Amino acid sequence: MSSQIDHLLNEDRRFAPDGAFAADAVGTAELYEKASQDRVAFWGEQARELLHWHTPFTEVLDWTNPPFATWFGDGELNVAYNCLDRHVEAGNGDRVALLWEGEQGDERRVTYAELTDEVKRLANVLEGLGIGQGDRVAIYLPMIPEAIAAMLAVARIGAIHSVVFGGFSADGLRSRIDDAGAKLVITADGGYRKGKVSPLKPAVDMALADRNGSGVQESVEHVLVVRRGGNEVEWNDERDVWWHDVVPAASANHTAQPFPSENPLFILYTSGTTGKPKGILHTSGGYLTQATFTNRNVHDIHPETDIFWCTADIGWITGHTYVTYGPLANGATQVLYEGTPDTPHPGRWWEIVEKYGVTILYTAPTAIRSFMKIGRAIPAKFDLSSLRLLGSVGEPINPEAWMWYREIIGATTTPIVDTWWQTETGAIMISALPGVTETKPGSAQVPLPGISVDVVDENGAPVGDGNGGLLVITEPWPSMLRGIWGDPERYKETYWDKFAEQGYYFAGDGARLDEDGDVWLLGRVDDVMNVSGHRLSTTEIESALVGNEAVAEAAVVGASDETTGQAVAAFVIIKQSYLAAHSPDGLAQSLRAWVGEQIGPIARPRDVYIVEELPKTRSGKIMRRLLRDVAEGREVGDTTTLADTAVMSVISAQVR
Ligand code: 6R9
Repeated sequence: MSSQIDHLLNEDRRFAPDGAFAADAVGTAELYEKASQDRVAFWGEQARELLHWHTPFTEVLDWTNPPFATWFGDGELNVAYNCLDRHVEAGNGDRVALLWEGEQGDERRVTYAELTDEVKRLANVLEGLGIGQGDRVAIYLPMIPEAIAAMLAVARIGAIHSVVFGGFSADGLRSRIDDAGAKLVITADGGYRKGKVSPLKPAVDMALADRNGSGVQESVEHVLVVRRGGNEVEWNDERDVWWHDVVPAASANHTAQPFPSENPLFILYTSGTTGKPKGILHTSGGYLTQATFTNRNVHDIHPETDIFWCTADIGWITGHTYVTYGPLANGATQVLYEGTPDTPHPGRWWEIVEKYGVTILYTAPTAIRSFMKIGRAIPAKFDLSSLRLLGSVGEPINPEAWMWYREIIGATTTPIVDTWWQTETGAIMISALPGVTETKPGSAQVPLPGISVDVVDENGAPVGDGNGGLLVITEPWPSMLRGIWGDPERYKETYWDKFAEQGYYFAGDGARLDEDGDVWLLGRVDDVMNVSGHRLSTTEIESALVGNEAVAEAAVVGASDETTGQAVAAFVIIKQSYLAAHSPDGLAQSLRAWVGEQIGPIARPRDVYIVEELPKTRSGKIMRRLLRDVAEGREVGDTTTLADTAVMSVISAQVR
């Protein structure tokens, strides 16, 4: 697999941390030093410094029964107390926690004192509805302050939340409710999306209707409903409760009880290689420690002055860790935006950055590339000078998008942190520290202090610098998943069996170490192609394609081929100006040649399909499986997890 990613590795632009930024940065080189002396003691120190423990722990890590870890096992804490009460008690109750912006332009500012008050009332309501420690509560809400309050109130009483992304259908909601056995669902009548009210309560009704004969015992006793969309909803008097009827009337006195460090905090479902979503289980003390630590040091949070904005929905792990838990545990002020980036106009995000003076923006490459597609004129209309740090998460960011992000959004001075992690890891694992690391466009670079990763071959042997293989995590970490809900066997099988001998966690990502030992993520290993015995990365070819000035976006899959095993099939979106001036055949021909020049003849796509859209999940990941179906001339498979289910028929028609 020697030279196939030379294109990426030939990336030789380097950006040293800005002196003024570094001088004031929270995360310093000392963290690496401390962690390398004693990794476990380092995490113990972070947990003590960053969190309030009702009962201090005496043991940091128990790893005597791998892969089942216990972090801070005999310690007790209350997660919500750490995110709320302690800031109020420290005299920061008037600090704004949430600068909320509705899609319609309505706004609410919620201080730490107000959010604490709301969460206490809600905690009393939940207890009144019979919810207690260990009970599961499904949360199916739009991006409104009540969503954050709901997560924290569940945490406050030691119960377990399962947030289901508002874009999931009734079916998706039902399977998650059933798997977790949720006793309560917290939802809204509807929320705003693309300028319209998108109903939520009707999906809950559908998910809970008609269980007779399904063999599934209904676990849900109540549905708590926030009024947001104002849309008509059906009402079941026995089961349904309006939030506004019970929460304001509830007592605002509620004492946060301590819970064990390993008390489960949440379940979050994520798709695996099989059809059935996995309920990833996270617990309290370790998760909150690493969420708080990474948000503080990677996002360089200065709680008194920063305005942080993580654009992820709370339905994803990024929203859990860097909207709810990290920023609030750090006492930061953050923007919470309900709507879509292009409603009512394509500059909506930049308008929000200007309006609130956002200083730190954390978003996904797919968003950056879609802004690239509409062009720099849109962000140029807004004052983005408040931004001092940019972050990227969710997929590999190609150097072109990285440079665009830095130049157009970050005024060519703003550092970028490319952060690698997963639902399973709970918090950031690999990333630059913005005040310390010299950054390289396209590389996530180095494991954080206290985190140990490696790149190994199929047998678990380290590949060494300059080589590619599989990314593994070699030591347990505080925010690691504790299991798959209800399925300990699947937990072992999926993540630990592959390198059982070494005791490594298998991340499922391909990676390469460059000559400096920096990590370059190459996409999921199921996205790695094998063409004539050469391993090719989808990411690398996509990066080369996007590096061509005619291309706005590209997705590459390995399609089966009689002679080469797999062949490269590329789906590209061409910029408007080029489409008008060139024939599709000419464009496809020149892109094939381009990739050949950039990477080598072996990577030259067999097929280049020019399309208008790419199929993406609601979290913005390209569904290559569906493109593979098209490239191999098959019937297109299950499209239910696509953000826009119509897109595949358009692509199939164009390709034909
Ligand atoms: C946080 C999140 C996890 C998968 C992961 C990897 C990809 C995430 C990345 C990245 C390259 C980065 N991924 N961050 N790849 N560079 N900075 O996205 O969690 O939805 O569980 O996805 O996303 O493939 O394995 P999740």
